[in-house]
Amino acid sequence: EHTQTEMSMNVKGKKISVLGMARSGVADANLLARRGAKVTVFDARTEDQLAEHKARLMPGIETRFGSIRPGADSDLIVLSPGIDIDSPDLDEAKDAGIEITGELELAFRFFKTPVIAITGTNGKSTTTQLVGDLLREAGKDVAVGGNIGTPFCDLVENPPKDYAVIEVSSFQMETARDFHPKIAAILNLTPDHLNRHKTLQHYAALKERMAANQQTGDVLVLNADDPVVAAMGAHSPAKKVFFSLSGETGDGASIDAGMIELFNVHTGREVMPVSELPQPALCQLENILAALAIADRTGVPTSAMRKTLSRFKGLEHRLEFVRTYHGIDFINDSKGTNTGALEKSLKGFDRPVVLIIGGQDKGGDFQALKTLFKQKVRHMILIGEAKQKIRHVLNGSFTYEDAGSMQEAVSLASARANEGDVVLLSPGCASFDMFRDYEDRGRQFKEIVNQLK
Ligand code: UMA
Repeated sequence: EHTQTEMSMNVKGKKISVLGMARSGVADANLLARRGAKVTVFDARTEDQLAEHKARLMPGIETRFGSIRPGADSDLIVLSPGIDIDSPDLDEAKDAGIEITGELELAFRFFKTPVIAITGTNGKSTTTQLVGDLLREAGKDVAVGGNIGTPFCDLVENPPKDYAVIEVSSFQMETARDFHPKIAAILNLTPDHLNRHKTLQHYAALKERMAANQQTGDVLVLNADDPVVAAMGAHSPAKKVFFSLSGETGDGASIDAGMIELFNVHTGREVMPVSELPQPALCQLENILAALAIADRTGVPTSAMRKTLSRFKGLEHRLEFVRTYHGIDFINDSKGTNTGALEKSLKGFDRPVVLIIGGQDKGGDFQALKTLFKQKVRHMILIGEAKQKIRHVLNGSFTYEDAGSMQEAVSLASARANEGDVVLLSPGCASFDMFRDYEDRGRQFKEIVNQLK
């Protein structure tokens, strides 16, 4: 049994350094301050830059700007996910043997409701949101949070009765220790964040760590079509449940002759035909199967599944339909910030694609996408710092042009596309070379597309 009450008493009077003063850090600090800890929040940015976040801190919380080097007299250090556990700013604290944790772990230690946790390189947010919707439709009291935006720590004060559905990133897993979801799902694994995690092996190990504390009676949901993921949890006592686009899986979710099916201990049920799903659901089938496999294990009835799926809209910046203009569909997939996401998105199209690609390179393997580009892409528009690298990979075997701005990218793309084509913004890169973040990039794209005339 977890000693959550013990933990909550433990922080009283303790000196705790929270590193990072944005969404995660503010939630950590407030949670700890409410429980009587003496909290100081550190951030490398200036007080001016952080005014909005600072205003949300509870009275009595101290702040330090311009550095994230915590005092060596801290009893505990809590990292925001954006801060690397290997940061040299932590060297002194490590030498002093101070415990370093993160938001996911902190929230979990105070949390009393069962947790459903979802991780993977791509599709996490869509799946997390959908699981929340499915469970709510079935009358369950749930809250959705984590990497998706609402910090897990913010759910601690008013926990839902039945489940918290938490999107978990590899960053958050770096500091996980006792974190123990009743149901854990690992969606897929392709190279991402390797500038921080260094090797794919280490990145995979962080994802797999989600299942490390699971016990008999818990559930681990895995992608049967992804060989690395399918083999995860080999030594876990949890019940393994699979989802697959390409065939039957045993226990879990799959599609057979156009019918979405669930199997649970030899009992099968038909959920609904793929053909009855709304348009935005069709490029999200894998995430939908994962969500159904999870929902199945919490007792969601078929009727609630059908109802939820028939109004499926998906999320902003994830294969989001923007507009049809002169017979060309414009799709915003700005959240596709790695080559794995780009690959998944492209595979979903059965029409020629004019692709807007590029940005700040995250070490993605564009070479590996060459065959897929040949099959799917009519023309490419290259943007951002990664231009050179992508051009090198294309090596004259594709038609492409450079664009210096989103405006130019959209007008070139719409000029090159034919009726019936798709113009897809799925950059396979981070956004920070040209935009504030991927949301800014996606919104600029949509605005420009909506003004085409
Ligand atoms: N900071 C420093 N020094 C550093 C790094 C950061 O001082 O070395 C400071 C920054 O100046 C900034 C703060 O730390 O003020 C930012 O912290 P953060 O990067 O952890 O961002 P938050 O706003 O706290 O948001 C975090 C998650 N961010 C990251 O993992 C990078 C959010 O995920 C999450 O929604 C939020 O907590 C609530 O849990 C976003 C994300 O991009 C969506 N996630 C990555 C992804 O999905 O690919 C993993």
